[in-house]
Amino acid sequence: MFSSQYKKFLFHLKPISSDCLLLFKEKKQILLTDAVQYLNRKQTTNYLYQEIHFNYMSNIFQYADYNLLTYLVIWWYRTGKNYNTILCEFKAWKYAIQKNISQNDNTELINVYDSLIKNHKNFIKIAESNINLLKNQLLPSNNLVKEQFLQIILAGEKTTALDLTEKYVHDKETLKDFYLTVIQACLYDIGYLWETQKISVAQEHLASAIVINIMTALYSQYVLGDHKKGTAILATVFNEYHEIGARMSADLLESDGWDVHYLGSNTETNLLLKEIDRLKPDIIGLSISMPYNLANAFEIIQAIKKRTPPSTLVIVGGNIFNYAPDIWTKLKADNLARNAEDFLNLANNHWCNLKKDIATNETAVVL
Ligand code: B12
Repeated sequence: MFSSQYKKFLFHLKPISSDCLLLFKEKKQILLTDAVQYLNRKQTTNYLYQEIHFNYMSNIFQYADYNLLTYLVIWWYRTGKNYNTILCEFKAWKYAIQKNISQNDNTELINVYDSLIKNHKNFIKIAESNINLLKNQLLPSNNLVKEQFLQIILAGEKTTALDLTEKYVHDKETLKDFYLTVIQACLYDIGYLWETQKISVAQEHLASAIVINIMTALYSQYVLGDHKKGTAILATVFNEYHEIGARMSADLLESDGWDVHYLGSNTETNLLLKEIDRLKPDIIGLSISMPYNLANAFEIIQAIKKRTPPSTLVIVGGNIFNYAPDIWTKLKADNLARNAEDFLNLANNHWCNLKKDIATNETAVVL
């Protein structure tokens, strides 16, 4: 959960109206050009970087989630960027909005940027306090295996990592435990260590590559088996490259007897929809970690809902819900799985309900 002490800075902001959001989106190109020009007069900037800023902000405006904005802004300040550059960016966007959207229509947007500019020093203070923003992702833990595994994967020691895994995992229960309390916990720590520049991007990549190899090694031993339950499709949405969480959820479901079709990361929406038409799954699981993929996820969920019966559940999960826990309702998903175990429980409850419905229908036919 996102720590409540950070909420005070932006919580007074009102949601951006749909008309104002539409203007912001329609004017994307000119806003971008003017923001980049403003920044280039003061310092150099990159067009792509400002496009990412636009994508973050338009998603936040769409879902009116200022917890998410607070989390993100503090995250921007901590990820090593020059503080003045961030302040300058806020001013550049304020300038571009004032230049291209009339005063009558721009007040809501300007209020947001004014608050960001006003709180600059507060954001620096929090960023420098070196507190982990997410209460449930604290370092260090008293789980010795996790601490060992973390050091091993950071050092890139593949064989030792596999040895430790083999010692720990010996059935489906220990697989679940290892996934959640060792692998997931280590990867969260790795995110924190990367964000606070204590490890390099290369170390983060190496560690996640080792984790994927280990999961592959565990798959044939503990995941593959008979399919006695329903069908599920899992994927990460288009443009979303964080796939380990979805894969973990897919593995636990499959190890529990579900027929699971895991489509991997950055899934093309058309491909996903075709698979849904072909397999008619009972559950569709979508993973979202990056805030700029929210609108994407919303559109995908709309498209899925149009072609599936109400009995098909769409369940979302992913890192973003750790700091924006209510946003799944705005995406119009049927439920949120906070982790792979939660997903397994939701799926099995759904399976029980489906079986009850079938039994009731069969009794009705006999009568
Ligand atoms: C490994 C990693 C990567 C790898 C991913 C490799 C891979 N093959 O998956 C790579 C290098 C690709 C990557 C890229 C990026 N990353 Co990254 N990454 C991470 C890291 C360290 C671990 C992710 C992970 O696997 N976690 C472990 C899993 C098990 O946890 P989880 O995803 O939360 O999943 C659990 C639940 O959420 C849930 N769940 C998840 N998905 C699903 C799906 C369903 C259907 C269900 C039911 C449940 C469910 O169940 C899971 C198991 O319990 C995180 C740190 C973190 N806190 O997670 C950063 C992190 C997510 N990344 C981050 C960033 C910024 C990026 C990049 C933008 C970096 C860059 N500048 O390029 C890009 C974005 C790429 C993109 N467009 O998606 C930030 C995001 C912050 C933010 N702004 O929101 C984080 C938080 C790091 C940080 N602390 O700053 N990253």
